[in-house]
Amino acid sequence: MFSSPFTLPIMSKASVEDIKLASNDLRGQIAEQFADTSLSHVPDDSNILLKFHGSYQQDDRDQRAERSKAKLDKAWSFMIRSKMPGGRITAKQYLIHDDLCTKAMGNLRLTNRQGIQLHGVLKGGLKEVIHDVCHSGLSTMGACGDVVRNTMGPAAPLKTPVHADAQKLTEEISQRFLWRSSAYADIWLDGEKIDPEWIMDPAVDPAVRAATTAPEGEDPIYGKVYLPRKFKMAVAIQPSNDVDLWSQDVSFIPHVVDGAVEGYTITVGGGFGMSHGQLTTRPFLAQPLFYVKRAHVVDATEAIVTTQRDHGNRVERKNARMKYTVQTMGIDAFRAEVQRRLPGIETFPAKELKFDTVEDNLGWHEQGDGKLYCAVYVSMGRIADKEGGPQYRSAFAELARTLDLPYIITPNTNVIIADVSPDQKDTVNAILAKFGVVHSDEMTRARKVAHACVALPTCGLSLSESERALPGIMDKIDPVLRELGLENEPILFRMTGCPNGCGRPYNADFGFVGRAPNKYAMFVGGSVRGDRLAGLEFKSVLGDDIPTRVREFLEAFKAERKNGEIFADWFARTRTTGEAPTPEQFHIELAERAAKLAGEKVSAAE
Ligand code: SRM
Ligand code: SF4
Repeated sequence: MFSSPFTLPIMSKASVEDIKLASNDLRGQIAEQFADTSLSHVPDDSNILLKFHGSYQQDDRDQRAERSKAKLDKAWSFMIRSKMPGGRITAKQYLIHDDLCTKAMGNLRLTNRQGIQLHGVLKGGLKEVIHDVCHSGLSTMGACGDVVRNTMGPAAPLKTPVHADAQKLTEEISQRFLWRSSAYADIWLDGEKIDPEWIMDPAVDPAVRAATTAPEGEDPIYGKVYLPRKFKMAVAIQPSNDVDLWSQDVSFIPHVVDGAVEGYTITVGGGFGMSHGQLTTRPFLAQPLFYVKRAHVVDATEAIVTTQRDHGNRVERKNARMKYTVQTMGIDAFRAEVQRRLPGIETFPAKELKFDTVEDNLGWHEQGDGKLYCAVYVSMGRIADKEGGPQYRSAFAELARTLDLPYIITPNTNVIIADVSPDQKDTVNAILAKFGVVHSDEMTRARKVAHACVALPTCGLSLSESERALPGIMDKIDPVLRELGLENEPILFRMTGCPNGCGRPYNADFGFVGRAPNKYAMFVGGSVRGDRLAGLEFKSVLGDDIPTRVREFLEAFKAERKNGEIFADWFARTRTTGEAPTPEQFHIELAERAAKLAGEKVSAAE
């Protein structure tokens, strides 16, 4: 076993590794505890196992203080996450989710990994919700937990051979890495195995079915203890980096020869979670691993996943992601280990890569087959009917019912309405307008791509507001952008309620990372291309002061930019950023960051 220099003492209470090992193929006591109506919630070990089934136990944090004062139990509920490779979902599947959310908080949250979350599902209702998601032909298996998560793919439904192959690859990966145990069917479907009759998307059928009917015994890829940590993958087609490939554990970039995909360059070791002040944790961007012919891509992926399975840190979960394995082994030793697991398969040097932006191409576009697609901006990915605002939920439900067109959830949490024939365009526009869902043409370019993670009131880890805070902050930044004539500039703003980095703030031009109520660490200097890490500029800024801090940078950019360079290029030319991809640089970076955190640049807010 490879030992990590970041290894810290073994956790005293039952570790997640122990819980997985003793879980009887991810069963634990989940079935019994959900059947027991006297329990308002499940214990921590079940919550850990529940994640593999696609759900998290949460409580309404808006009610916490009041309920605690009244000596009431927390307001427990469950978040459930559906997976869909590449964000593809049929109108019928979407409508089933729309219907299910009436049994929860009455809204849907699109995720920035192209999935859908329902919040506020009560304990007694979770089984029915999972049952209905499965009957729609989708699944929640492996949406969370120490396994391969929803595989991301390019959102734009362009009808080219390379786009078709990219989507096929997301589905192949998704199928290969589903965990195999009938526990899922036993617990949520009363042992009824997933039936092909339920499946509306034949591409997803065979593996989900095979996984739920798998004979008991050791999982061929995951074994008894699964992976050390979550594992994330994405396929990206140049020049669009909508999937944010450098932030992923593994990414795949197709190389086209004579109009067909010859193979894929594979990158490894990206990942964003960190802890404030814990300098052995930090975000990393992915590095090129190798290029491999198309026929071998999924096998090569399995070799990468099993390398992480066997060499990842199983003692300290904070250092268990593959980014730390890659950093501690070094990319060359990591590559050699993956190659050793691929006997007879030739790998080649990674191809040169060039990406321009993580943004979605919003609005109407041609698909290339005579049909159109429309990418609709959804503020923070929250599909709700907002009083006095856009009625996203009604709009997307009516569109699905009226036109039965497939949707694609984008990595920027927007919705693409795909396969629209030209004669349906007016109907789409009319339905969107009827519910106040406006096209994004009038928005600043920064607003179109700004994203915040969920945070309060559902996320148990949030230290500050995020989804509920960023729109108001952008309301103050937009006029500054317009005043400075920067309304059409690609500038990436991202926010999270804690340093776990769900909103991918660490490669944004501006990343605001929650530390405490209304206090944020401010990172600056990533790139809208997603290929550079931002550096910590201010340890703590009040939410209300963010627009002023941002203005200072925007004014300097306007004054100093040369030849129309974008914000990211101006920053790179005139300032330093905090990227440190090698282990040696990592340690230097840690020391520098320690000095910085010690107060070199503490904002006036503190
Ligand atoms: Fe995340 C945990 C929400 C994408 C890094 N994430 C959570 C939990 C489940 C909180 C928890 O563990 O109790 C959040 C649920 C909040 C809620 O109430 O809904 C949560 N993460 C989200 C979503 C919904 C944010 C969004 O704005 O869309 C995204 C769901 C994606 C999906 O469909 O699977 C989401 N999370 C991400 C990303 C971005 C990505 O995957 O591209 C990251 C950073 C990239 C990475 O993983 O390195 C991310 N989430 C984390 C982490 C830190 C992981 C780490 O390596 O340290 C945690 C905490 C953990 O795992 O212990 C976390
Ligand atoms: Fe929750 Fe933190 Fe993720 Fe935001 S970044 S959703 S606060 S875990």
